[in-house]
Amino acid sequence: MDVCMESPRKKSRAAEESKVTVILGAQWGDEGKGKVVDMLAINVDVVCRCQGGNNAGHTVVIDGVEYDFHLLPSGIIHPKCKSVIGNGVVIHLPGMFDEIQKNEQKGLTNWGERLIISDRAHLVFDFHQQVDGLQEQENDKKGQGLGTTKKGIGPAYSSKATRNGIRMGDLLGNFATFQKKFENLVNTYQRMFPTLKVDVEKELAKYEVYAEKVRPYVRDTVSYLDKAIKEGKKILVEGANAAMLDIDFGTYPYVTSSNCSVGGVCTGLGISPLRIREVIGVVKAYTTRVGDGPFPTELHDSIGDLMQSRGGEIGVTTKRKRRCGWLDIVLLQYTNMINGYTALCLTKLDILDTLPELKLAVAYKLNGKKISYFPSTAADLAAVEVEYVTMPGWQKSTENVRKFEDLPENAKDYVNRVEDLLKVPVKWIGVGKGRESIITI
Ligand code: 2SA
Ligand code: GDP
Ligand code: MG
Repeated sequence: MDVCMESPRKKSRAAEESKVTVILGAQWGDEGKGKVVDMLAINVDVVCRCQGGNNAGHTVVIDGVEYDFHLLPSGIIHPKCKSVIGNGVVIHLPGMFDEIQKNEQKGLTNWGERLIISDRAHLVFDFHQQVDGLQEQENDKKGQGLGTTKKGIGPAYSSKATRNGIRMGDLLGNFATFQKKFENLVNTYQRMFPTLKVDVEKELAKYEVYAEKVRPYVRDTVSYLDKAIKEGKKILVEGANAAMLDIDFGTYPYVTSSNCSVGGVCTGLGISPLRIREVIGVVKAYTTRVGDGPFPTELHDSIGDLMQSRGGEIGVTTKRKRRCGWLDIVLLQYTNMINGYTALCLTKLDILDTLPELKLAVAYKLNGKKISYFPSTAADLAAVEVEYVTMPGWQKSTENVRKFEDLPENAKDYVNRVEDLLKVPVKWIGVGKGRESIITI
């Protein structure tokens, strides 16, 4: 009888015992996830990417040196930390090795001892990137461009969904079988895009070399992570892109092609939801978006310009200017419903230092009526009327502040208001780019 009683009890303790912490973008991306991962990775054994590809751009600044990561988990810098690229990620191998080389030049060392790549991860080929460009070109002509990063993310995930995609394990298996799959995939795309040119022989020769280059890092990451969790290792999951770019919950079709909200952690790594203990939402103190699509609190005035220039709001991957606007609480309440944040990190508060007053979006109206849900269509979201509350600014530098008590009163009020409206504790506040520029509450 004891045995029967013990097993379900043990099972229910799984969530408490597990040490998986998830970091997710709570808006449209570029909230500063890279910096938060770097900060938390100090006490962690494994950092994992679970979705997206090298469309992401995560910045980490250490002693004035700026590292940008696209496919590599931002934890790769930490010498004691393993870095896992999970099955849900789509990998462009030339891009990944370029990224490694660039970061080596900045001081990244011994990455090979720490990098682990899933054998189930799908490959992004150059022709996926060409197709991404061709699709954008066609959509632009119809005024329906999405503003993708042209990194081949949409086409690679669509190959995965149509089940003729090619996985890391295929590349490392029998090369003749890989060759057949590759040719089949190229043919499929050439039927859809007759102008698509692919030098199949050259590509295959390239991939024969990549297969050997990547082989040492590829393994089954599901059992690797399961073992690590059972051994009590601390695991950090680095979400890429953000909730509003999620293929299901974002502003469809102006989204990326993966689940960037909490569900993507389970499917992209093979981790049970019961093992997730903390979900940290990274929230920029204002809102930005890069690429097309509705953005209710967008500012087309000097305040938006100031946020863009003071915030250095330029895409890390594409160098496009990011659109800027007020902090949108309605949007954050929606992404909190989906992700269930246990804590927030409010970044870039310092960028608001010079503003005389600030606005927070607290309600949406559609056709003159307040709505109690987040619109599902881009047309409805583009049509909402936003209700704001206005708060006084602090007009003092917060850059060198390291304790919450030392923030100007109006800055404290701004943070407290966000916390009250979302009912989630703000645990960290970002006041600069560097690793040290953070207030822990
Ligand atoms: P894609 O390329 O198919 O994923 O594009 C679809 C939409 O997703 C947006 N997207 C992003 N938004 C914010 N940041 C991203 N990473 C880079 C950065 C972006 C850059 O860190 O700055 O450099 O432009 C990212 N990746 C994808 C994209 O803009 C489309 O709206
Ligand atoms: P991610 O995609 O969420 O990792 O964010 P990005 O790296 O694309 O963009 C965030 C930018 O803001 C980077 O240039 C960071 O160095 C910078 N950043 C992050 N946190 C802060 C902060 O608290 N203050 C300031 N001024 N910059 C920050
Ligand atoms: Mg980014």
